[in-house]
Amino acid sequence: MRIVDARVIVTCPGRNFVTLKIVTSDGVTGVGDATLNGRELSVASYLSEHVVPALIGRDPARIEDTWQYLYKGAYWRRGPVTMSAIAAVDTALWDIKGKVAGLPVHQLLGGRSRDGVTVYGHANAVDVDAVLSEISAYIDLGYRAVRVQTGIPGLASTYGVGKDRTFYEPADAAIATENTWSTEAYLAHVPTVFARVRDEFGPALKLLHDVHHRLTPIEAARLGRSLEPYHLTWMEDPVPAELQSGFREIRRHTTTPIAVGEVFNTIWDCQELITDQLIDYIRTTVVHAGGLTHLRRIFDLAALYHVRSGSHGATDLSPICMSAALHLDISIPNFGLQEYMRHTPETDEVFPHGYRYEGGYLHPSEEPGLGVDIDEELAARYPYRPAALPVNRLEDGTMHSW
Ligand code: GCO
Ligand code: MG
Repeated sequence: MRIVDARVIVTCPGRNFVTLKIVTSDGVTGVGDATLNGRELSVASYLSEHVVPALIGRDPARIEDTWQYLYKGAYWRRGPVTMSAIAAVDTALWDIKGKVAGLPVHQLLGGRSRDGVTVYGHANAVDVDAVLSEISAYIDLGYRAVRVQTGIPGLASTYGVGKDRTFYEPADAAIATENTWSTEAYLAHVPTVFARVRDEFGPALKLLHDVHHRLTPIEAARLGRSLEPYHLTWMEDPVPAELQSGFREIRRHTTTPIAVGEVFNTIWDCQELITDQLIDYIRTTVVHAGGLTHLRRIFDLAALYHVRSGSHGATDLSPICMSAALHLDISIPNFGLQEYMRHTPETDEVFPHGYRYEGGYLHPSEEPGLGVDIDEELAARYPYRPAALPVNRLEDGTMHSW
């Protein structure tokens, strides 16, 4: 069997997605997500200009060899564009392997290690009263874990609080919108939110909070310490993580667990964080970290150091990425939590999928392969629309991490 075709499909059913569909000489197809929010066309072009021509004629069964070919063969290593393109190929080849074997991908990865994949939902609101009712709504749906984000008094808008109550979408304008940030206002407000939330919902509910790379290590240490009475499951992306040793400073001061990794694209971005036990959850994803092959390598390393998985699962990761993530989540020994943000009905229609939510868990599809596809005709009805993520400035106008 050989690869005879590979199509790059860009579609915008409410938001942009890039998909690779590989076709074999036996007529078997496989799909992979290649979406990089705000930079979609760069991955689409990397795939169609540089990867697709090299795929034609290759044996689709050679997943590891193809991964190494694309990684080592580019000479220029790592980076989100390259690694998302590699991820798309890798994911599609696992899909094909499963279909050829007649098995769901989690069976190829060793089979189930648990009954379901625990997911966390997103309670976002401008103020604390409103966020309490959002949390109740998630509890009513069966969620055991909820991420909590609120507006910050004195700031017009902030990360994590969407305009739409059901569907959160930060990439909302062709040219990036600008937010304003105050670390002091934030650090003063967040502990008061979690005090109310714990008081209202008691000790059992798992609570998470995303800092979105906005603090310095010592500020993150202060936040972690101030949140200790409310025992969060994790404090996410407390600081930008290029400087891995910076996490030592946070660790020295707080027992609040740390999750990081949604912008990482290889094992080298988290090697020191993991082996020095500076984090508790690694949040790398299938689409941005080189596909199932590389993500499993990261999670295996993490398992040796008591670090559990917590894969990113925002709406800019397509249902193909979610399908693939669930096969890995259900099979690895060190699964922690899976993020789950619901897609819009238009997106769900373009990507028919077999995974399902029930009582706080997602269940991967039992169909052969990944159990997800793209409806190419429908996808063609939603042309690409430029959409950028916001940028962020301090009150004096200085650029800050968004
Ligand atoms: C999360 C994230 C996202 C990102 C988004 C960027 O934890 O879900 O921080 O919402 O901001 O994926 O494209
Ligand atoms: Mg995040």
